[in-house]
Amino acid sequence: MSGGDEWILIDFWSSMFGSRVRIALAEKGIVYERREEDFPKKSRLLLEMNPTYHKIPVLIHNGNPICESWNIVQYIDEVCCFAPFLLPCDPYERAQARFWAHFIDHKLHTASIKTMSYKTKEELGAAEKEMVEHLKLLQDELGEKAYFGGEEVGYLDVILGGFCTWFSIYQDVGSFSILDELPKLMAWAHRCIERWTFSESLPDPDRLRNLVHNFRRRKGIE
Ligand code: GS8
Repeated sequence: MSGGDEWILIDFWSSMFGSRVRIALAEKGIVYERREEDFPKKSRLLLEMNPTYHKIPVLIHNGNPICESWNIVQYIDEVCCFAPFLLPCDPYERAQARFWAHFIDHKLHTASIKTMSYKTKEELGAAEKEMVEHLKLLQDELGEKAYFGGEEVGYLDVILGGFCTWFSIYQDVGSFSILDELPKLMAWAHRCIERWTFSESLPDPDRLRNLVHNFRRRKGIE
């Protein structure tokens, strides 16, 4: 990487996946241009740069598009081969970090969608139970560490960090108190949000709350 590199991020403000990339770029101190999508419309740039999925985020580095947030964050860490290093050096620890990132995208994200789109009390109860179970596993993985990366922010902090603002939304839309059930994980989230790299990368909570309520109203479930 050189000082003259060009970084463009195709993004959408509320996205937990986009937030990850913003956090990683901020942690590495990379200046980039942000191109905001106007969903449900999709820009020609997005369609061209992510012809497979047509989804944000896409990071364009010197004209080369990189897709999928988990992949983009790894790319940023590899190209910007200077501190803070996000992925651990140790191959086993790297494998573990990638394992939990996969868990977050496949298990936690699915439960999160269910929590946002429930129709009945029963559906909400089941979704919340699932969500808390998944988050408890992540809390166990965090253990007594300040961050998943240890003393410093690491890959998993960035990957789960995209969800930080969403935690308060789950409480608002649902009926449960994540805070009571997951004190260590919530303390971790607060620690992350205190960093400017996270706070400037995460969506505004009130704007996000409105988005979720509008989504539920549009779907006729609120
Ligand atoms: C998910 C990206 C995604 O869902 C990743 O980058 O990690 N696995 C991918 N992006 C959404 C916005 S966030 O909810 C998106 O682009 N949606 C537009 C669409 O599906 O039409």
